[in-house]
Amino acid sequence: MMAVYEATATAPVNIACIKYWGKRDTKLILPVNSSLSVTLNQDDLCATTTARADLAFERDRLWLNNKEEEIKAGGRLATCIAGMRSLRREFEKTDNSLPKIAEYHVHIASKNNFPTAAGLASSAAGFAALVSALAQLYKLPTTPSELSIIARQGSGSACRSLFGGYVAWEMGTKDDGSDSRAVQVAGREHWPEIHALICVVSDIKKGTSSTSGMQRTVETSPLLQHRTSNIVPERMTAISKAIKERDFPTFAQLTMADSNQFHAVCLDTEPPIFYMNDVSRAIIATIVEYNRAAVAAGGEVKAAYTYDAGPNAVIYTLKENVKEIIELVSHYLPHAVPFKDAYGLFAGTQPV
Ligand code: 2P0
Repeated sequence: MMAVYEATATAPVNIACIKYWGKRDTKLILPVNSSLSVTLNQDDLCATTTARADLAFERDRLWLNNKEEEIKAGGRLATCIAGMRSLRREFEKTDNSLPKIAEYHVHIASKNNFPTAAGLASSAAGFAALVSALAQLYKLPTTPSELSIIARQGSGSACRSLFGGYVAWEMGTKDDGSDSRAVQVAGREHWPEIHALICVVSDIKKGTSSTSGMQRTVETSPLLQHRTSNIVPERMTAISKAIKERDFPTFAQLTMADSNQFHAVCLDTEPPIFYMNDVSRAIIATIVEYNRAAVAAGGEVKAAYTYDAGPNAVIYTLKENVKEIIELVSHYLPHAVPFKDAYGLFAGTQPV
């Protein structure tokens, strides 16, 4: 009987606290600054990818949510597939008994388990799942950090989805990108009380893609230079420390400050880029007031908002505040109620 070479892998969505925005090398996808994210619960939001290698296949093919996508020569998909194939080739050289499946073409099918209405970038989970599925298909003895170097060349933020929990993408200094990879700062079990509430403000596709928007920022924003040289390095150190010490107020303040600065460099771009809308800003005002009242009552900062390249909010908070925040958003912003049943929980915590 002919052997069947097939594997399936999943990868979750991640939401950055310290934002990646800008490349120093657009082909290798090397960033201008390091970034740090929280990986959401795999069960809630993930991409699932199946890869199969077969001597009978005539070319590599890929289906995304049941629709075939073109694998353009030299494009991001082709680069990731070629990178994984090259690792398999190296592996085959180490052991003559391994079947020579690096020579076979592959068929890849990927699906997201979240509706596009969630307004979440799916490229991070998608490329991480693609690389993981090929790593399993090829039975590679590769670490997630090594795989992250290939996932990064599919979509920068994808490298962070190779790990659960709290993940840093170290920008690296080498020109070949061999040290620009993801590392886990802490596992999800280290601080499982944190929840991420996703508030869908709008599901309309964004006007400026991240890829083109961030390059315009690199080319035109004087503020970006200050951010990458003077702000992000210290924030990376400080937020890693806050995570290790489970210091929520510091984690929250850094997360909000970095979201604000990311949107500030977007505004500093020529022509300016706007991702947040009036509802996004109203959610910020609500969280600011919520934290002010908590501190005024002798407590601490209890919630952090963060926004990516779109108007939807993600609110980080501790489990004990989840119910209160959902009620608050439901009251003031009924159209942006967190998807509390489907999403918003990560790190294996129990549903509210
Ligand atoms: C992040 N974003 O750190 C930031 C915050 C959007 C805002 O990573 O060109 O889709 O594929 O490397 O990874 C979006 O950028 O861009 C992103 P490419 P990607 O999550």
